[in-house]
Amino acid sequence: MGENNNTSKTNINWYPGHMTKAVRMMEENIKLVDMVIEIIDARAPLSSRNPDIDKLALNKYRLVLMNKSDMSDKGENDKWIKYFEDKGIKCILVNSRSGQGVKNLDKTIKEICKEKIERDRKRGILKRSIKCMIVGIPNVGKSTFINSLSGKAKAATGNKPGVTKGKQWINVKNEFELLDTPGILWPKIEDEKTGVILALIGSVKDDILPFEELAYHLIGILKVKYPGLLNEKFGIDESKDPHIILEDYSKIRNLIKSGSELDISRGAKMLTDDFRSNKLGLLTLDIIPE
Ligand SMILES: Nc1nc2c(ncn2[C@@H]2O[C@H](COP(=O)(O)OP(=O)(O)O)[C@@H](O)[C@H]2O)c(=O)[nH]1
Ligand SMILES: [Mg+2]
Repeated sequence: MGENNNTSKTNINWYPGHMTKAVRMMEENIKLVDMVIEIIDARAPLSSRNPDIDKLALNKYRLVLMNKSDMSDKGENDKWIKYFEDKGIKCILVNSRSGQGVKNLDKTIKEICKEKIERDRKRGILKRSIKCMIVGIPNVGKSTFINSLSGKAKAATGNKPGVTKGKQWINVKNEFELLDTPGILWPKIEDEKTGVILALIGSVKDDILPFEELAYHLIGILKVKYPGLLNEKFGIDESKDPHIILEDYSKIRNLIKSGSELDISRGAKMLTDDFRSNKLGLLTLDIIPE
């Protein structure tokens, strides 16, 4: 615990006290499952992960779901899938809101767990379903995914003999069972940029965010990752300093306070919202490591 050694300038505070309890509960719940399904945000496949999951999910089957893939850069999605698969982790794209990518999950899970299924079969156990647990940082879409997966067929199978008392399991096509309470991972903020990206994708409560700083960072990220975008969308001269760019943006958006002063702070919030609502396009903020 205590991963929040965030000494950066843009200090975003992540660590609500109840996290300790959440982590302890997850450690308990992980013992009950065969497989850990980690949900990440496709717009920030690195920043939205907590790599400590590798320790927490040791000796478990693994699957990574890149959720919100409807909002991310299509061209990058496949590169990220390859990035995870190079690490030996199966990764698939999902959109939990529409259900895209969720439908065939049972096949994927069976494929990943085929050794266990085979082992069970050799012992004459034919009907034991794979037990899975969803984990992820706040707001990646854990609840939406669970709802999408369970749909109308949602069937709690808890409190049956042999099923741990008090736990609710969602039975999916008699192939696997999903624990209905997801594990909440704490975001791992090791550098300023990770904190900024998490704030941009909306993983943290908005009322405590320094939007102006976020906007400057966003502009910086866009200049590197999507050069020409701000120019194309707003006719902004990107060679300028982020502070000037935010001023130009606020001018273009006609954000004037009483008097004739530019309302930079509204501009900052609006630019962030433009990113979040995909008005800047389908973008992925993280950069794939070499
Ligand atoms: N566009 C889009 N939005 C999603 C997707 N999955 C979840 N969301 C939205 O993301 C927000 C957080 O989702 P939620 O399931 O509450 O996240 P949780 O905190 O991980 O349980 C909600 O507004 C969802 O509607 C997705 O695949 N695409
Ligand atoms: Mg939730």
